[in-house]
Amino acid sequence: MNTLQDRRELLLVRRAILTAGRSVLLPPLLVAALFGCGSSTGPDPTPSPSEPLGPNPQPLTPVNNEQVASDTPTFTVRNAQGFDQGQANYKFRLLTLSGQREIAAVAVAAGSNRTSATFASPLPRGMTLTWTATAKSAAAEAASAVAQFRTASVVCGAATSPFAKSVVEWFVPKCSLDQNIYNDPLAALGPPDGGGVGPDMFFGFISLGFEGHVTVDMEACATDLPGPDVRVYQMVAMEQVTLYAGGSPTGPFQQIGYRVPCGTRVPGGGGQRRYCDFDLGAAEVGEARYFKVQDGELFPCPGGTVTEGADIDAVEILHLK
Ligand SMILES: [Ca+2]
Ligand SMILES: [Ca+2]
Repeated sequence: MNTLQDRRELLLVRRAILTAGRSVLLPPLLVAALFGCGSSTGPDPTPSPSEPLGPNPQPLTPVNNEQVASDTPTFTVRNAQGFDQGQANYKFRLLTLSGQREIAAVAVAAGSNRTSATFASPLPRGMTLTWTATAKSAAAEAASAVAQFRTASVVCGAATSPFAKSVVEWFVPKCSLDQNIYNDPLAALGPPDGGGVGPDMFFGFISLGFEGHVTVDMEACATDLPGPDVRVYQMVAMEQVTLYAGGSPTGPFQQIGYRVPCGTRVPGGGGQRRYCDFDLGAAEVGEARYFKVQDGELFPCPGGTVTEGADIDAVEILHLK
């Protein structure tokens, strides 16, 4: 992005985004292309506290696609006129880049000249997000422009193998645990190795039971490239799987697929070994290291089998960072 024409286009887009009081949604690819190209535009000048307040709240930080270091960063706006301390509350909303999904929201009383807020939960890592602040008084409200920033990067290990390395945490309901005979979460680690014959001579998977889950650490990171980025191997029959992606072992996790039929047969897998694929982009996640694999079959317990729930054999990164 070095030509005069490119810089003109960038300025036009920046002006559109910063137009006070309007929510301007741009196609994610266009935004990424314009803001991720290394162009040195610098932050917008911040008015001094002595200057009159504007008609709308003005996002001060984080803005202009800057990356925050903290998982609980502070969001600050310059107040709008008539919405200063003692006059208004400010609602801060955190959204995905597309603006289609709300990540968090919080309302705080106006500060003096500026208002700051933090969200109760840590932000998801490895994402580009947007935020707005809307001032509300007894008589009126005023909305800020949409500001964009990047959350902290996911800390990725050095592993080069695409398969799950360790179990972070797991849960299977007692009723399912009592009934199932394949209850070892370590069976979800490493390359797919499930096999055997049913119902009680299988090996290589964990049956999750009714809405149970296993959360695995891949050590390596998956990155969002065109097409599916993560594959879950599932045994025995077509059962549904819900998958969440996270940038830290304790989350927060973003749902990247809900009750996805997991029944594509693995060639040479003896007919029982199957898989389903997931796209990080579906949840606007840029990169992830931890995956929470959850039963999506939701077959009520007690049921009639010893392999109740999705039977997880392995988790594989298709696009290694
Ligand atoms: Ca993808
Ligand atoms: Ca296995």
